[in-house]
Amino acid sequence: MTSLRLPIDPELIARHNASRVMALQDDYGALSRALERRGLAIDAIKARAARLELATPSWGTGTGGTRFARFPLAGEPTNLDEKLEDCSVVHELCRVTPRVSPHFPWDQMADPQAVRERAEQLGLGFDAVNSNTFQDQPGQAQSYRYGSLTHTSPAVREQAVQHNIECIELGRVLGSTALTVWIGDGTNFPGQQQFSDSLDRYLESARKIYAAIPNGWHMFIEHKLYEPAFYSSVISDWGTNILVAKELGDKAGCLIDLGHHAPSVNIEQIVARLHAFGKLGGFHFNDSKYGDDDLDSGSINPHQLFLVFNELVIAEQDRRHGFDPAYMIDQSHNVTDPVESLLSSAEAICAAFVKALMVDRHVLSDYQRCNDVLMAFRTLRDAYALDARPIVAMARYEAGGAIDPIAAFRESGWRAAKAAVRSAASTAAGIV
Ligand code: RM4
Ligand code: MN
Ligand code: MN
Repeated sequence: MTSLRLPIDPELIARHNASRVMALQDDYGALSRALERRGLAIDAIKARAARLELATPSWGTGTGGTRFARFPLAGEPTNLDEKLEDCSVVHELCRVTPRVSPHFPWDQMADPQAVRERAEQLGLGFDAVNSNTFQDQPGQAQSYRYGSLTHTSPAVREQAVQHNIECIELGRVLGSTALTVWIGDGTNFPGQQQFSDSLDRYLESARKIYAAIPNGWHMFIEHKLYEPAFYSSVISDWGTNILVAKELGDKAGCLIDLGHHAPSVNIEQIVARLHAFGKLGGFHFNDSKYGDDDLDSGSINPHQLFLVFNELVIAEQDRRHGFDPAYMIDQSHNVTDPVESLLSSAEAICAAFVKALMVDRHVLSDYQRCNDVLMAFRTLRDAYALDARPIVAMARYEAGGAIDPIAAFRESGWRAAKAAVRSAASTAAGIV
């Protein structure tokens, strides 16, 4: 057994909580009475909320950037060990992010077993491994300039397939149980490629990867409307995604990144559709205003996040095909401290879930049955309007986290202390 070495002093968290616990109990009591009037038991909701788990993206711990610039923060992580440390800080304070999702080859690992042990020391495990065939790496034999898994050249496709298989091998050592495949393949000009030939090549490559997926693992396929390909993407939407996932087999599931759809697309309905066919693999949470903005979850459209969780709560009550989606945060933190953004996002995601749990399902289905449209709507909206924070904070407090995680993070002086010992991050622009 590796002994735990958590980065934030538990005494600091205890002191932080001591000055806030009475106010929290007060707020929790008030919400408990409001729920009781609706016939709902707060402790059952809190117990369900306490089981929610979100993975953190290793790449989200550093300051992100746009294709114009990146403005790194003093003390931000510049290597995997430091990224793990920051993920550990996030989990220690919020208690809902016990696993890290690594991205290869960004997270280079000479000794994955040692990395696994180091993570265990920090109280962390590993979530889905992510492959990267959307950019070239130094010394790479073949270029992904014109695509990877769908490239016209068999040699490029083979290189991309092998990279995914290497990711699976690393994931096995780390204790992951899923591979997430997102490709940037597509076209920038009409006529550049034939849509159906590209998809055929994708399927041929994806089948080879799928054949290497171990038993008990999942292969998550992530669709994205556009970017970096600006005319067409090969895996552009949930329709293509579910067809591919069905072609591949039971271990394949669709991954919904909230930022990967056209504006105003009804994502919550996509959740229901994928669930209906047993293909809801998981989520990448983030928020957006215009495109794949990768903003903090719930910062722009918390109502959409609530409606997504509303579908997930419905799905949980109507489990089909072993419903067990994987939840991960996938964001780019450009102007905030990434630890604070991750804490704030975890809070927003938990709050959306709790609001969905506070929907009075019996009342709602009665109104739906008799087509009382306005009252059905108001039943849903009533839960959305309730303040979920006391439940989220109480669950976190009871799990040993901080009642106000961002305040506790600031009290710890973590970033300033790290600025004194970590080396400076590069200002190179580009993808996160
Ligand atoms: C993509 C997609 C992938 C993520 C990369 C960094 O847009 O969301 O999940 O790995 O960005
Ligand atoms: Mn994503
Ligand atoms: Mn994305």
